[in-house]
Amino acid sequence: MLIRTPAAWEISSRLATPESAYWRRRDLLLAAGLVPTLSAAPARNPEFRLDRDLTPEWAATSYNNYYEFTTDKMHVKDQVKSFVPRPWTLEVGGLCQKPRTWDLDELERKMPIEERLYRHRCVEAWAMAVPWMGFPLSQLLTLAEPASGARFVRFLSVNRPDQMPGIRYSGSYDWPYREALRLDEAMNPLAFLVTGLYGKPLPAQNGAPLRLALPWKYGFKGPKAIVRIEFVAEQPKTFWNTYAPDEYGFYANVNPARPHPRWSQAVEQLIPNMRRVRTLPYNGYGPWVAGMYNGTEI
Ligand SMILES: Nc1nc2c(c(=O)[nH]1)N[C@H]1C(S)=C(S)[C@@H](COP(=O)(O)O)O[C@H]1N2
Ligand SMILES: [Mo]
Repeated sequence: MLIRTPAAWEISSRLATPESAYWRRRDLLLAAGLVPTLSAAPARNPEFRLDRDLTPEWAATSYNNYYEFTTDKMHVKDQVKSFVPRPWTLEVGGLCQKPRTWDLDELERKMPIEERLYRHRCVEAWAMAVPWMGFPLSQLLTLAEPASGARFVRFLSVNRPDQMPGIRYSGSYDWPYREALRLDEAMNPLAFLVTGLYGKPLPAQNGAPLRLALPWKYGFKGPKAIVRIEFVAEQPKTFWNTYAPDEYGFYANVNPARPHPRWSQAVEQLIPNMRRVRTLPYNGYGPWVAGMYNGTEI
């Protein structure tokens, strides 16, 4: 079978209809007061176009990976009922001149919120295309004024066994969920801190109230429910890389030529219809990110 691989910047002719229908529907619901209103609808960043349809909202919010709640992807949404995403504080610290504890509401008011359509590729070979809302991670990091010794940035997810049944009932994982990036990766314009999706505040199952989206990496590199961001000198230990280093590399850039030890990464399946699509190097984001790598990163 020959699968045509469109360039990252090509717009799919099939995208126009569902997208405009989506916005029309949202406008109607907004007018009727049925959608939690954001102070202003965020502007869509036209730089980020998709080669596939947007994943339907119901699918992106009901098929989730979030081990703090359950390993059953279809039921994360049913396990998040007691999770409290507000008020929320985010600490930014470590090797920087201006460490600060942010109230998330204040941070969101300060940052220019935009919408980006990003492909989203799990290491398990399922994929989506999601309209995230948020702001570039670089904007927050710049405010902190990283010190010269800062070479990596690490992220901690919240650790609330009382609100997260998966933490209570899973013995073998080392909570909290942790991730990290090299400083240049964290400063790349694609690295995006997410506060909403489909024009609404982020649902708990998708990582409320703050998660990271790194569209050129496998999904596990994007932690949910972030409470701390820290500049550090050495490459930190991360959750999946520590648990199974042969299966989950530190860099984890999407790479169709490098199979997972237990499955191929050459093809992905689109949620929810499981249509098979050829995977692109860096998930199609090479023009933005390939220059940061020499090809040996795993
Ligand atoms: N804290 C935390 N963050 C996490 C995870 C998790 O289990 N816990 N799963 C990761 C994985 S493997 C993926 S694919 C994405 C899934 O995000 P989604 O449910 O919004 O699609 O979240 C990532 N972030
Ligand atoms: Mo994943």
